[in-house]
Amino acid sequence: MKNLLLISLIIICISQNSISQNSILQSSMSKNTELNWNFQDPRTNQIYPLGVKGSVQEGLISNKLMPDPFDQLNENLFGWVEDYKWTCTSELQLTAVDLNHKFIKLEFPSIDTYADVYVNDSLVLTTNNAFKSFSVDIKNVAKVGNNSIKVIFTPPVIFHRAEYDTMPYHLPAINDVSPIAIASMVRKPQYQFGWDWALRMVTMGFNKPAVIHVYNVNRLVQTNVQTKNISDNSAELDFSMHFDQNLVANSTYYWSSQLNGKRELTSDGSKILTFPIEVNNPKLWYPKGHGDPNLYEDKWTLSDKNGNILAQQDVVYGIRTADLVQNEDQWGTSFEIWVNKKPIFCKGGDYIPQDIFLARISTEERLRMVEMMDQANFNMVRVWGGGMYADDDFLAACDKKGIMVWHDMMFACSVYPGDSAYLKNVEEEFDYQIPRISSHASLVLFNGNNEVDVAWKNWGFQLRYGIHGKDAKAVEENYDKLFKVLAPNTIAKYSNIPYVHTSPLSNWTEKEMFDHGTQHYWGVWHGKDDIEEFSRKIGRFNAEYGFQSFPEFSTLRTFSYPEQWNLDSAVMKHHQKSYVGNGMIEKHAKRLYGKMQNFETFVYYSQLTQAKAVSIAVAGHRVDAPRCMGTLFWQLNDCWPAPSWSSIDYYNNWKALQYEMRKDFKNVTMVQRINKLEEEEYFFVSDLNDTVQSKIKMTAYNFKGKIKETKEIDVKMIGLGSLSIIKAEKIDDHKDNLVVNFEWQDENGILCSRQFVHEPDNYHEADQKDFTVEIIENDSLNKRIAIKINTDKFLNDFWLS
Ligand code: BMA
Repeated sequence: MKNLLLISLIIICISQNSISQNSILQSSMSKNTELNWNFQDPRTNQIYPLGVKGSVQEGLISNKLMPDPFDQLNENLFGWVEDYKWTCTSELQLTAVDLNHKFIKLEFPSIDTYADVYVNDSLVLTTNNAFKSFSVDIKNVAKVGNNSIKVIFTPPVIFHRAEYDTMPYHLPAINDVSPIAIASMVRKPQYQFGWDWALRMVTMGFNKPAVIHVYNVNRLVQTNVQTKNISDNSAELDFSMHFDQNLVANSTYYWSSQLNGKRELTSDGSKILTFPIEVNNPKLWYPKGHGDPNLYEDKWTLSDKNGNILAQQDVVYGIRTADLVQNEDQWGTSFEIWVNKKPIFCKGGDYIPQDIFLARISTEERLRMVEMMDQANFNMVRVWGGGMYADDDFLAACDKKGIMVWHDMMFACSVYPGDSAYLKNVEEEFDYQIPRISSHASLVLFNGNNEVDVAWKNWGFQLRYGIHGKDAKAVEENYDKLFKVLAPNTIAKYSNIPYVHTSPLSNWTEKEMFDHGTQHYWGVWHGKDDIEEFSRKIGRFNAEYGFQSFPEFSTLRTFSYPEQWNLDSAVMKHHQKSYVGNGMIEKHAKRLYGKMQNFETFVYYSQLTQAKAVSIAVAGHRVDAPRCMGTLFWQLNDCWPAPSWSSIDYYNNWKALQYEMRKDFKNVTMVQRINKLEEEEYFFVSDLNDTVQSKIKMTAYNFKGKIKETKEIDVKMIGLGSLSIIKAEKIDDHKDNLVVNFEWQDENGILCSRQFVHEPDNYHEADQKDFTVEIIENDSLNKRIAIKINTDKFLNDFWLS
């Protein structure tokens, strides 16, 4: 082959999947109604429609009272919203039949956050936690006909102002951008107070629709299946049903199921019925790459002694064990996730809420995110602690795909209170969230918080916030109460999912720290390290590390005009929320690719630099296995259109990084480890437990297509491992620019290939004349487009948007 002919077909395929949610079938005597809300503009007292869910900020936007906060500098226009209390109203029609029921419950699955709820002008409920489901019986204030419901929201800063002003010391909440930084006092997604990738939008309203439940006996609110033990041919499980009301003590209930027979159960008078079940020859749930993610689809029915059905529900569960192994070993302290008693090398990223407005993230959007994780060969996602607990549809999709979930409790980068009222509030939050989340087979780890421990010990909080002596001691005691007692105890009450009190367990500032437990390596972005340090500074489990980039132009266009497309424009500066700033992107991009002529090149280089940085890290991590057993890059996605560490932008456009991860995360693949810039070493890696055998064919070309070297080697890899195939310096005397192509067979015997570029004399820009782009298929119905790129030149890092 004289010339390289690169013809790429890019097929963008968006599949629309739907997952049916577990439905709770109540007795035929019940009703389940969503409330529809109006809100009042406190400046004019005018009433406007809000809908069944959403925040007052979204109401202001949809009623054209406020502009899009993402556009240009508009975020700044929203501050006043936090200066007012907000009233939302709704009406509820009840019939005489409804009122004859024993319970008329008004339920708020996620009300945001401080609210007083009135029904027919009586105060029935006061709320204080957006992470908890509130439900109140309104029977004694309800009437036949029209019932008025009024909710008055108090903004968090107003709610905590007096307390804040008189506190002996302020609780560090460094991402809260308000001068009255109260984020850590509020049980509400922390990123909405401001973050280094988020605007500030302290929403007030309904993250999920409020619902009325009318029923007579009881209501099933949650089911849960836990795997206790798996032996050769049977599994011991715990099944449980969680009800709204306490069950009658010592009374007998009759449980039946489609898959697991029948049981007679006696209640202990609590809200939960738990009973053991043994399953013979279980088909286990495995993470992707290690077997099928088998799930059981069952239907459970609970009846009383007269045969009346009390509850019926479809239940999907998986059988697997999950363990966290932390052993002292030859390197330090391990951190390994074991599923079904086998260690799993974990690959994926950190997930943040998909929007600053939680109510507008649809099931479809969440499923699409899981689909994209799957496409990039993730086998794990970490639900990060400064956001929101994951929805069931997201977790159910992870169950189906075999993507393991590491779930943080919702605490991040701050110091949290530990008084009894606060702990009780959090306990109720855990009592709601843990049975729900842990019912998913994909859940393999609960983590107490993101960087709370490391922040207190290393970020200078004591000095900056003047917290010394007994106050410092109180901070530490509060930490222990919350993350070393309450969280693990509550988790153990409902599940046997492993728990760790924080991530990372080790800071990144000293070499020795990389040998123990989890690591968030921020030395490149927040420090002064060069990008290739990513291949050297490797923790035992890398739960965060990353580099920023800009989103593509179709996304930039949604919030800025071309005349603002420069790094000095107010809009670009405003959307960059990291204190480190765009200079860091420039610095590393320039070193790797040379000077940038214009903003367009800067955006393009930013994505290449990000992809390169993270890929260097992943290659290092994979080659380091089994010393290193996990690699989760920061961060998968965005909550608004802006530069950030994400691999997928707010509009779901893949950055170069996401494409690179898809290659780096394959179970069996070739990776390029950077020992030093331009000193690459190519490794064959596998993270499977099975033996992989393959012939690896290397062909090295120069950029004109001339073959410089070929090599074939037979490899046999038994279990997780890596094998050095060749160093770049050994190919063609290390002189020329090279395209190094590898071919191998993957675990299924399928022929795969990957190309790397070894470019000692730096980056070359292609000439527009060197290629043509043709659309050969445009199927708008299925959102599919096929494109043909014709060239007789070697093109690398080709960007099409
Ligand atoms: C990590 C995260 C986030 C933050 C990111 C980038 O530590 O936990 O707090 O956005 O750093 O600075």
